[in-house]
Amino acid sequence: MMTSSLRETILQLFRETPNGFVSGAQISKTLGVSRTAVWKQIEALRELGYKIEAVPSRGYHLLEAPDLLSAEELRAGLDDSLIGSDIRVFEETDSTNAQAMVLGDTGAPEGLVVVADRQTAGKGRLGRRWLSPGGVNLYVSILLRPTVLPLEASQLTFLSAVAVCRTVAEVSGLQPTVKWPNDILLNGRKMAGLLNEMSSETDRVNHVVLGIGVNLNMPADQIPTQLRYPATSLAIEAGHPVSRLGFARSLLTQVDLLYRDYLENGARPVLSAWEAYCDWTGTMIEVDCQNLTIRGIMTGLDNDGALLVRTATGVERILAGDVRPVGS
Ligand code: BT5
Repeated sequence: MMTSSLRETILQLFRETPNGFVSGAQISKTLGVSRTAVWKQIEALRELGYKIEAVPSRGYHLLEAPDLLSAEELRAGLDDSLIGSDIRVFEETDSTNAQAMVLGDTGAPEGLVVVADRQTAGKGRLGRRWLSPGGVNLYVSILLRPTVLPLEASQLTFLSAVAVCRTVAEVSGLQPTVKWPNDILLNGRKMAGLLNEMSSETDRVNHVVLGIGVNLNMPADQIPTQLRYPATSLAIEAGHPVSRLGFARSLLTQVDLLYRDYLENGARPVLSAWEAYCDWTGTMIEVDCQNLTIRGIMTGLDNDGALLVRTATGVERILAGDVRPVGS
């Protein structure tokens, strides 16, 4: 057994033991290693931030787990979930989306999840960068293989958006809103961004990667003021830190529920759920498209996820752009 899986098995034993005490003898028997080897693994877990006490004649007791995004901790609680059937965790990577796309190209299964503590080249849309410091936020990419047309796959951005909104509400009780096409806002500031990437042929999707970046515990002084849109984190808005692990687990569960529903009932339920989180419907907005700015009343989403805007000359269907409320 590799040392990391030895540690994962010890953590699993702690979780499965009702009174929380696991004796050294029990661990050494389960793992098939010496008591000294067990002690070394306990020390290694302590170094990772696990608080483990040793009580004579009772055994080891896990007092507190650090807010680490380990595959083992993430998988616990995702028993029947398609999403998270395989989880890869990087301490540092260029971009979880880039990693998931490569794994998708080499046949990784649907539901694969790539998570990183920090990204050195986190991607936004149109070649922009996503600020991805370590230890505070969540950077996750999910590989899907839906049997839909390439054109339809853009609807999946709205699935990620609804999953993030539901998770924010579940974890903090706060009510997020959405900004077309890929932003989640709290009190009008961006707290999460989504980037879907796809590999496809003319009439067939090979795979889609849902990229989700959520500002969880990033403090105000780590957020630059010169961003395209004012930004915040869940901790700033909630007034207390949030568990990255707890948030990540809920998020993967929500994506799983929504994706099953999407496969069964199509995109309309997810698009309607997104519309319910959007408080700009019926208000005047401006959309910066490639060469022009369109101004009008936002009326909702078309069935493919295009933004519908009523202008002086008729209803425009917008496929890509940056939206802002008029007056800001
Ligand atoms: C996005 O692009 O909002 C998509 C962000 C997707 C990030 C995730 S993290 C996991 C996965 N792996 C990746 O490599 N990417 C995905 P866009 O709408 O283009 O917004 C990018 C702009 O937001 C930047 O140009 C900045 O102005 C601003 N920005 C950068 N980092 C930010 C942050 N952490 N929070 C808020 N705004 C940020």
